[in-house]
Amino acid sequence: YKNPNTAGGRTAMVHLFEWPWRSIARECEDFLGPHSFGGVQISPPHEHRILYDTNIQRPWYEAYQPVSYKLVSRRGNRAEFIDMVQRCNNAGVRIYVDAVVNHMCGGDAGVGKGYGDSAYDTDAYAFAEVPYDISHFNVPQGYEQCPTGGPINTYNSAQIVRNCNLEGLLDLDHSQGYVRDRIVDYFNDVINIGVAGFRVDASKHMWPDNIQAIFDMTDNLNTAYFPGNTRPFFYQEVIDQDTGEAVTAAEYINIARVTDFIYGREVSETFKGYKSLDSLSSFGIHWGVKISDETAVVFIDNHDNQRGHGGGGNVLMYKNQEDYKLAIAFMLSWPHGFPRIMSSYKFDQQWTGPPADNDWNTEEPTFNADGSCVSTDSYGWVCEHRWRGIKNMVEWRNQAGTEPVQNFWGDYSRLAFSRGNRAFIAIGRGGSSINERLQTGLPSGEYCNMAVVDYDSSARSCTGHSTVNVDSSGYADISISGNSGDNLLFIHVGASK
Ligand code: ARE
Ligand code: CA
Repeated sequence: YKNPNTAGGRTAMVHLFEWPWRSIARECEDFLGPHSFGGVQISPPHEHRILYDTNIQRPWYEAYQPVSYKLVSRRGNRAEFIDMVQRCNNAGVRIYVDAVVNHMCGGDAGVGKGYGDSAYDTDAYAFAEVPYDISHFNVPQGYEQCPTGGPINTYNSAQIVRNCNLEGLLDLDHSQGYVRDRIVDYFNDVINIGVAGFRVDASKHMWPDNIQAIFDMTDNLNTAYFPGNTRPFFYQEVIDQDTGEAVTAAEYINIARVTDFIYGREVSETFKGYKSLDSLSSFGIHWGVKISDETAVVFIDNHDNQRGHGGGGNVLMYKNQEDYKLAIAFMLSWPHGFPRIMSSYKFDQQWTGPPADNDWNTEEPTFNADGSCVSTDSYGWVCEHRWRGIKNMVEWRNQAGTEPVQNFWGDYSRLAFSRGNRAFIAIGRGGSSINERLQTGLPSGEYCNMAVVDYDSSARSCTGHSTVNVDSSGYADISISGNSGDNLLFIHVGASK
């Protein structure tokens, strides 16, 4: 379950948070495929509650309140979902589903209908379309099942964390074969459509044995796109920041991959200047990061902690533009974990939903001539994955492959290294310039500095003037000013003149 099942050695994914399916299909064809992205984490595709009140209006987080497993959501219907999966797979880009199966919607929902018209009654714990009834939930089974009688009010008890309601969301009992079967039916439905894997939301709130049993019942991936007997990719959302809670990531690492929340915090703090950049030379499992290379999904920020919750705090995000770009570039350069790039929309309130018209129809992203997404100072899609320093680092990581870190050089605010003889990167933070003759590890040649130019592979030329000349012994003059826009330099064997 730990293999991301990417096509052709691709090594990174992007979370297109709240993007509609039709926009993702187009992005796979026009951008992600051509730029060698491995996959997309999509927002939850299942039917969800519709949240509306005059203050919060249509918050993004209604997506995390399932009403049924029908494929109809604010982001698109079943036909659009199928079309997206097909078109992305055909572009060599995998789809990973954000699966919300720990719970159904909040107990505050009452009686109503979900986005796809399916009825619910949370007082009766009834979800007609699945169907679930009161016997399938933990809290109604009494204090022996959920000792608080309702909410998760502490993270010091595994039983409370796993059998009580997270944020008031009605908690399913996964020890029951019936409940497992309904979830497996949902997983198999999207597997048969052609998805490659799943982010398993709130895995911390599910017992590892139950998770294992559910994963083991899933079908192999669709042979229209994947080799026979390919297992789905699973990555479990477990927030473990070493704070002594009862539930730890270690309980999940033998099952499938796990999201590492220490990684992004440590890299963010380093790029904010709390630690020296050259201390990153030993970054990884020996540095305090808890989850090993082949088990971690790594990221700088996610849709929760960029809003300051869900284990949030000290992470960089799009609002810290330059330091953030460098942190993402470092993540993509470093051989640890399967990296996920966050692609956001601008927000001021933590509940603000995606860019939308007056009827809450999500707006499709549109693009400027330079490929960036159209937005104003406070509104619109950010599209971090289209920033040149980020999109070209995805290709850099693919080119670096499994080569080790070599030729590490650095000090408090600067670093440079190669990945074997295939790729080289240099970073100068906070105005720290680099003017050094450094060993790049690369064969001699004239390479395009992909941090500031693009590469035209058919003409074998840079679409700008920034190049690096590597001599026959691998040395080159490396020069950046360290100021915004000129704080990053990277070259690889796939882009030379
Ligand atoms: C919303 C309202 C609630 C309301 C509820 C029901 O905010 O007030 O009671 O609806 O009506 C997201 C939002 C929630 C939202 C929910 C449902 O973040 O605010 O509730 O959707 O709409 C814990 C979990 C972790 C979880 C985070 C947020 O362990 O799994 O909390 N993250 C995932 C998703 C979220 C999503 C959910 C789970 C629910 O990524 O986007 O919630 O599906 C410490 C602990 C962490 C803990 C953290 C809480 O750091 O170590 O484990 O994370 O505190 O901040
Ligand atoms: Ca639970």
